[in-house]
Amino acid sequence: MLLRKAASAVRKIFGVTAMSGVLAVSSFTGVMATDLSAVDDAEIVGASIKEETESNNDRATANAIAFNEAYVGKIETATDKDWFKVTVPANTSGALSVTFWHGDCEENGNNGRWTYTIYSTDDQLYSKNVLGGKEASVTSDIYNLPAGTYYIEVKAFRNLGGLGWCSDDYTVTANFQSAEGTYSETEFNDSVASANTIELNKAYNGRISNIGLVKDQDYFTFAIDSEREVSFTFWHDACDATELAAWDITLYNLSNGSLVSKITEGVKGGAAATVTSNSEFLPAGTYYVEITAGNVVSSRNSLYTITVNSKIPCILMNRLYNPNSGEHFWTGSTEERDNLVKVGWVYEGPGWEAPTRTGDNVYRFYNEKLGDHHYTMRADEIAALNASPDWKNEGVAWNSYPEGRPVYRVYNPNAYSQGKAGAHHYTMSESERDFLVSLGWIDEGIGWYAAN
Ligand SMILES: [Ca+2]
Ligand SMILES: [Ca+2]
Ligand SMILES: [Ca+2]
Repeated sequence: MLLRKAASAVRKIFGVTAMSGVLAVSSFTGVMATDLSAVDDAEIVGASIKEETESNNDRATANAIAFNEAYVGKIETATDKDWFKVTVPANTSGALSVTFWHGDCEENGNNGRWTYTIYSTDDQLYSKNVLGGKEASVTSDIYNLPAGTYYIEVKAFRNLGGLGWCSDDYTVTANFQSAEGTYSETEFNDSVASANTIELNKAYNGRISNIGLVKDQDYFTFAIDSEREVSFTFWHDACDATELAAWDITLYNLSNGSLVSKITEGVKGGAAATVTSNSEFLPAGTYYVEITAGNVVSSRNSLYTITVNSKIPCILMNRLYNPNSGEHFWTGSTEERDNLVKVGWVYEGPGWEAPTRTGDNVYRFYNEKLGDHHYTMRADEIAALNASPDWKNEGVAWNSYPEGRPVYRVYNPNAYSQGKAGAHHYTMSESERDFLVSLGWIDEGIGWYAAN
């Protein structure tokens, strides 16, 4: 027999607005099924309210329960134990927590309490809570767990005064959100050896979850195959006013153990926040990020994301236009850009990112008669322009990144005959290239490659 108040509480907590099951009324006849106030002793049989099945007194006889559904149980005697189990399927991971609701024990003058504990198959203890007193609902920490079977044990709390238990109904709900389609940590990643391998430039969800008596630590590792400019961005959700949360986020070089950069983020009652480390030029190698709660004993289970930002060391090329001559010009120098704007050039925004510490040389030539610049990395063109008395080699303008993204080159065959400079134009935009080609420009393929 299950009490009405458990059913109504389940509906209150989990938003079930109407009973989809059947009320089998044992003590009353002629009572409207929806008039729960009159059904103090009704047996509830229905799809929306699940019940434990005795005997479930040990791990071997645990009731298999579905995720995200409330199961009603009851500790019948001082030694009754109720075991439940949930299974995260193979090749799946996700965030698991357990919500425990109980009725008002004090109402019946009972000071008994429950203990509910979450374990894994291998007896790893995740969480242990003691509850009693007035009606309450408590949710455990959230754990980002791999596939496997997890157990929930509910029993009377044994205190020094002996055994006291509350025979009111309780409900257990295993909340689970699959990590599929998201980037997320998977426990246990508590050491360098067990670190989660992460992709660069992706935000991974994580939480510092106090796993049993062990303080959670999260490790993430990544490799770079050539020199990169690397930083990390850490975001965390808001924290309650009373709760202290802190994170130490440290990036290490795995090969020599050296610390690359570290941020300590600590808040009490803080809003969500984002912090980003300084950028460092790192050589090819393997690295890892360690996230801990630092020296804070009690750290909140707030969601965080960690992103390792990585790019080829580069400089942003500024694109300028001279409305008098019709020439485009590109420079990595913001000072040169600003000086040109002062004398009448128009700044048209970023052009592309050129690698600064690697890559193939792109040369700049100038033709004084035509008042035009030309940029090329093609060996035959460089040789021809070097041999021409009209063109002056002004040296390396920027670099091309061989595995980078293409910068397209188009040619205006009518420019010089119309008295204009800017016979060649360079753009990463396919639509700009195609538009110019539709106006009569010639598609000359790829001029060079951008870094990122
Ligand atoms: Ca039992
Ligand atoms: Ca964690
Ligand atoms: Ca961990």
